Amino acid sequence: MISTRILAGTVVLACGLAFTAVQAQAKDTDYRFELAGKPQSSAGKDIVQVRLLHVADGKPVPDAVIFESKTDMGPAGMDTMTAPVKALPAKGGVYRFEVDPGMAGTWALHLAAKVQGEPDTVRGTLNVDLVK
Ligand SMILES: [Cu+2]
Repeated sequence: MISTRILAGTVVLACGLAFTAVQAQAKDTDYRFELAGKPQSSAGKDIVQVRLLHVADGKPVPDAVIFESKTDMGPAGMDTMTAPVKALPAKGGVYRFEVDPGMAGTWALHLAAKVQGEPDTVRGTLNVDLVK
């Protein structure tokens, strides 16, 4: 969806600015996380689906190892409100995370990944609207 892409792009941009001072990481412009469709909700939990794109050629990176996934309600002014995130098996290059949000609203999903052949950690944050 176009609105989702714009939102994700904005978040990546904001994230890039935030990480400018940290030179040890991969350039945030090399890779970009984006939402793969809307989160799917069932039984009070949300499945968030994410792609990792190599920006230079726009190709998805299907074999990254996402070793960190955290979420908080920072986008809604509640930085200290967190929720459990469980990584599910990736499907067809789409990384999936089950979030059990304490409340509905806009959550930030923070991801850190290792990409084959890329020495530095790739980090990104996506804003995602979750329902309870
Ligand atoms: Cu909250």
